[in-house]
Order: sequence, then structure tokens, then C-alpha cells
Amino acid sequence: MPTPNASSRPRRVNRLGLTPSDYKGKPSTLCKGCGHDAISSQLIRALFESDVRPHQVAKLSGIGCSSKTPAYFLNHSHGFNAVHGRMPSVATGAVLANRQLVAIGVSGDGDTASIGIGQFVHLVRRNLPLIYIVENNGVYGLTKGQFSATADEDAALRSGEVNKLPSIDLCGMAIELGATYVARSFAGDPKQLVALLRGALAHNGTAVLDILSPCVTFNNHAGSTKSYTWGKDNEEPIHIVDFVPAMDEIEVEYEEGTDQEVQLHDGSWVRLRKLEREYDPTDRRAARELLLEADDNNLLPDRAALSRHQQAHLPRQP
Ligand SMILES: Cc1ncc(C[n+]2csc(CCOP(=O)(O)OP(=O)(O)O)c2C)c(N)n1
Ligand code: SF4
Ligand SMILES: [Mg+2]
Repeated sequence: MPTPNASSRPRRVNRLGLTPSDYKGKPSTLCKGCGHDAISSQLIRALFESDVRPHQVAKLSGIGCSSKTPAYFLNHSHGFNAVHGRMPSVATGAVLANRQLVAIGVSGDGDTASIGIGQFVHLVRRNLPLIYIVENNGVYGLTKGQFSATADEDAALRSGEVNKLPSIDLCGMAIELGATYVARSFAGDPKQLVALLRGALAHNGTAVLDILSPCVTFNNHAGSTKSYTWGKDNEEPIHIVDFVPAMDEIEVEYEEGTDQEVQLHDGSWVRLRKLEREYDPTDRRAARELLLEADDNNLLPDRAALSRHQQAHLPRQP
């Protein structure tokens, strides 16, 4: 059987008719393998899958490698790169000035837990509608890898220097401050990350996402507690996270003996036929004839299309 080539494959579009490429940004200038780039990729996916209108998004950040990342997703949106640790004030102004904005703040552990801690605290306390992403690598990546305030006690730098200060747990702090959506994830867990980002996009209030995001240049070695290996070895999911968007129930009303086409939430169509009142449900032969007639009239689902749909949507068998 001939396999469809790339050009004959249908373009993947969301409910706005946009493709994943419409959610991309400029090429990244970060180190190859940096956790921050993995987070940007999952943001692109989550925004596409949640049908977010790019022009309604405001991307806000401070200073750091993490704070550079808004340039690497959503080319067609608004953006403001604030002073180090001051993203929350700029975000507060933006969401108060325009209530329609989808505000996404991207920060680092230095930007949030060190210089910006006061701003973070007040933003969370106010529960402003903003997705607050902390790309947490335990170091100041941009200024060559000094410990930040989220570095774990006894974690070591590559140079051998050991952190003797207790770390600040941003999730614990956000919960203490009354935050309404708090999650911790890992840049190396795309499935969990997309679900959490989609949940954050649907949330009304501050959504704090503390994401372990390894710095491959300064903090990805054996003594680090923010490396890819550490993340993989110590990830203990509390839940299997998934996101199911809230949709209105679809209702139809039509006459007996007639057809009705109904559009589903994913944009696809289904044709319904209501049988006539005189139809006898105990007559096996009549039932088979009805199905054959429907098949002759191309009213049954196209088997090839159904099989393609199942392959694309059903979970793989173990
Ligand atoms: C007021 C001010 N103080 C210090 C700096 C220097 N500086 C730039 S980025 C940075 C830390 C960035 O660390 P983090 O927020 O964790 O981001 P990362 O680079 O690790 O992603 C520092 C201290 C600055 N730009 N401005
Ligand atoms: S220095 Fe670290 S945080 Fe910065 S881009 Fe490189 S790997 Fe990423
Ligand atoms: Mg950092």
C-alpha cells in the first residue's frame, strides 16, 4: 500500500487554523542541550494545543539565560525584557492595563529567588493572572555559574566549591503565600510539562511553575542536584498529569428518519442518522441491510481514514 508522502499529508492545524510553526520564535542562542530550550519547545506545543492567539500573549522576563528565552517562542506576540529581578512589576502593569492579555513570565532561579525575591512574593500574594515560569538550574548561568539561592545544601560546583546555605523552595513559598496553582516539573519530562503548561494557561490567577532546567555548561556534573541525571534519577511524579480542556456539551435535535451533521470540539464532523419510528430493532436482517445500504451510500466512516485516526490518537499497545 503506498505510504502518503510529506506533501500529501494534511497540515497539522489547531482550532484557529494555525500550525505549530506559527508559535515558534527566533533560533536559540543558548548552549546546545540547555534545559531552557526544552522548556521553550514545550511552551510552543502547549500554546499551539491550547489554541492561544499569539497576538494576545505578553512575554515578560528579567535578566539571565532563562530570561532570554521569550525570544525563542511566539514571534507574533508582545514582549518586554525587564531589569534583573523586576519582571513581576512590569507584568503587574501589563495585566492591569490589558485584562485580555495572556501573560507569560519567564524567569531564572537567580532572577526570582535571589535579586527578585521581594517582587516574586508580592506578585504571588496578589494572585495576578500570570503564568510564572522559573527555569531553575541552581546557578547564575549567564554570569558563569555561581550558586543561586535555590542551590541545594551540600551541592557542589564543578570547581569543587560546596554550597553551605540552605536552599529556598519556591513552590513551598508560593503555597505559603496562597498561590492557587503551583507545580514543580523537569525540562526532561515533555509530557508532564505540556500538561502543566496547558493547565496553567487555563488557570485564572498566578500559576507558578518551578521547572528543573539543567545548565549543561555550569551545573550538569556528578555533584550537582540540578543535572539531567539527577532529574531523571529523582523524578517522583505525584500524579499522572494530563489536561482535559473544559468544553460545552454538544446537543442536537432533529427529526426521525433524517440526517444531521455535527461538528465536534476538535473541528471534525460526524454525521448522525435517526431511524424511522417504524424501524424494528428486533429484525436482524433489516439491521444488516440498513448497514449495507449505508455503506453503499458512503455513509459509514472511511476505514482508511479511521485507521489513520486511530494510529494518531490511540495509546500504543505495550
Ligand atoms: C542589577 C543586576 N545585578 C546583577 C546582574 C548580573 N546578572 C545577570 S544575569 C544574573 C543571574 C542570572 O541567573 P538566573 O536568573 O538563574 O538565570 P540563568 O542564567 O541561570 O538562566 C546576574 C547576577 C545584572 N544584570 N543586573
Ligand atoms: S550557560 Fe547554562 S543556562 Fe546559560 S545557556 Fe548555557 S547551559 Fe543554558
Ligand atoms: Mg539560573
